[in-house]
Amino acid sequence: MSIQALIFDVDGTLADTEEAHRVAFNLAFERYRLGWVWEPSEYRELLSTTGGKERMARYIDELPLGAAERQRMHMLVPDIHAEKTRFYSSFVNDGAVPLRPGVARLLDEARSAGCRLAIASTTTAINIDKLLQSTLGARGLDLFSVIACGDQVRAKKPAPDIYRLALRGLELPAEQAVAFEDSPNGLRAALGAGLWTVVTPNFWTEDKDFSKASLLLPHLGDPHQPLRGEPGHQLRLSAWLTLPEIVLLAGARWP
Ligand code: XBP
Ligand code: MG
Repeated sequence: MSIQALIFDVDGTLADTEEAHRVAFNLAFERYRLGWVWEPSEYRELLSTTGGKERMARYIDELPLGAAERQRMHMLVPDIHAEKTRFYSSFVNDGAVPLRPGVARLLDEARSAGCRLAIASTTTAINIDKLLQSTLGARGLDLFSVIACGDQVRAKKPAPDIYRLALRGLELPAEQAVAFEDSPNGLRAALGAGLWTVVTPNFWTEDKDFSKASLLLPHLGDPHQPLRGEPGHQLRLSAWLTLPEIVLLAGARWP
């Protein structure tokens, strides 16, 4: 079987977005005078909960609050999250969140070869729209045949639901697509959907266990930022991950 589509996670994979999310959360907390500040070390831990609203709900559950105050805080989560999304959108609009190395190149390569593109993300549709338009231009959204994201599924990553939704939208079996992820939850979600999965960790996830990844690279690389020790260590064709390499490595798994 051939590879017909590449399915990308967004946060941490297409772009290193989590510092912008973290700052946006803290500005929203300040706006609501909550006295909460998520420092990088705490945010790294909180990232094990996917979804900003779910992340805040978990944080509230871990605070020493009385039942009534805890309930009141939970009721505020959607409004705080909307405020956070406004802050995050402004950072992205200002170009503060560039694509990671090799992403634009591989997207272009795939499109030129007739390989479709899709997204499977936990973040909101508006965050994805803003990021794709600010990094890929007004037609950034049009590059993707399917955008599966946010609250379209009840069970977020590490559940496989969002990847299964993307595959249904593509009308493809998992064997004909490849997933790109950056986190343990994302890897579990993609593998759970039966996808061959490339993992490119980042500052927030580099210390995590990715032993089950189909291919683990520091980033996708490109001619201007070749991957040290490649080709040879894991890649056979170039010092950056290309579509032919993906087909060779992912395609080779079938009898
Ligand atoms: C990563 C997430 C998101 C972001 C914050 O999503 O878990 O929750 O951290 O965005 P991805 P929201 O699957 O793209 O890695 O506040 O919009 O959830
Ligand atoms: Mg991610």
